[in-house]
Amino acid sequence: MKFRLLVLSVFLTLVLVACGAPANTGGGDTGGAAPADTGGGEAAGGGQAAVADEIQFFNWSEYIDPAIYDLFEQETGIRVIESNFASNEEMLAKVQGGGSGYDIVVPSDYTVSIMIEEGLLAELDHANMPNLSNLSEDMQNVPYDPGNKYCMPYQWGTTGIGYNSAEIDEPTSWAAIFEPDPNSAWYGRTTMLDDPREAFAAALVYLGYDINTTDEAQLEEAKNLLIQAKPGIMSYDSDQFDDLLASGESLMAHGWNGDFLVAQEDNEDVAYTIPQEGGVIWIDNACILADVTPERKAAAEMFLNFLLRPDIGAMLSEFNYYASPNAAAEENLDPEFLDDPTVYPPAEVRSKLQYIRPVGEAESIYQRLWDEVKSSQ
Ligand code: N2P
Repeated sequence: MKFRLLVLSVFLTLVLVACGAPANTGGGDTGGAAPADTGGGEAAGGGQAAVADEIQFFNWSEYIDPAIYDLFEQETGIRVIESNFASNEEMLAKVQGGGSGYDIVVPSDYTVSIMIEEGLLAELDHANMPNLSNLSEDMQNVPYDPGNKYCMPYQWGTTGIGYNSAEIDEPTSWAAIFEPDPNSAWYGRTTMLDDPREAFAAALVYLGYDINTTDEAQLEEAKNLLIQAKPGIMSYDSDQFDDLLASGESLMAHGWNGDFLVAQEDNEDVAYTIPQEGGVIWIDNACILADVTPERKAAAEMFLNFLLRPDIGAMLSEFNYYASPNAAAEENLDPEFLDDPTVYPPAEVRSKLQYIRPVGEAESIYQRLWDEVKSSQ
């Protein structure tokens, strides 16, 4: 791939981005021409750095307000091109060989660990990302990436069950999905995430096992439970589950809290719950791939730093209804949002939530068993 380069003073642009400067900061209206030396050389490390004028952003679907791209391009001249994936495993498979063409990816916590271990991620240059200090203290020290060496926490949320509250009662147990009465209204009108670790986490938590088990007998039991539930499942889907619920085609869906909250805008009967046995809590992260050019890395760091601005962090949560790791963004968020227990689970719910963790070699067992579930008749 060949890219036109913009030569920008990284320092000046970062300062302007950090200060929330208005749109005409020089990048956007130069049509790709190099602006004159803006004098920020010394602080930028002794001269101008070349910055790509385009970055490829590989993200989950409906996870960012497209208006953010316009604001960023107006301020910097850098265009962000988005593509989507529907699971960590799908994203990982696409970048594992290198040369994917993507610059920024958005893995969840456990997948960050896997990617660091496999050498797939570039270290962030914190000098280019002063807004990292806007992150809340715990988000500056997440266990899978202490000190934000590789990634910037993007949003966090939970996995539970969405349902149509006008048509059915609240499913208080995962039994609603795994042992449904074939005469129930939601039988055949239920979706599950098309996601090996998430689907197994639901089955394992219902069976009372560790959601990160590597015990093959337990995994086999979880697989059989998923197969047993299959006749009641209309589809395995991580992209449309929210729309299917809003349209009334499905009545119940295994899925992510924010997506259900967005679906509520279309159908006020959409509700969300964490069953009594518990569910998953996760943190998604924006990270730069190790195989990007220095020009694209500089542009990607500018974009991540931009996302960390308090106003842009608030725009993210206002769009996708997920909790923000950005403490500074909270001042720009509606108190009603910050008090919403679906977004910020109260302590008694939180105590029932578990993180998916990397399981090493056993990752392929989960994948194989999931393939067996999906191909079973
Ligand atoms: C956004 C999907 C959330 C990502 N539509 C789950 N990790």
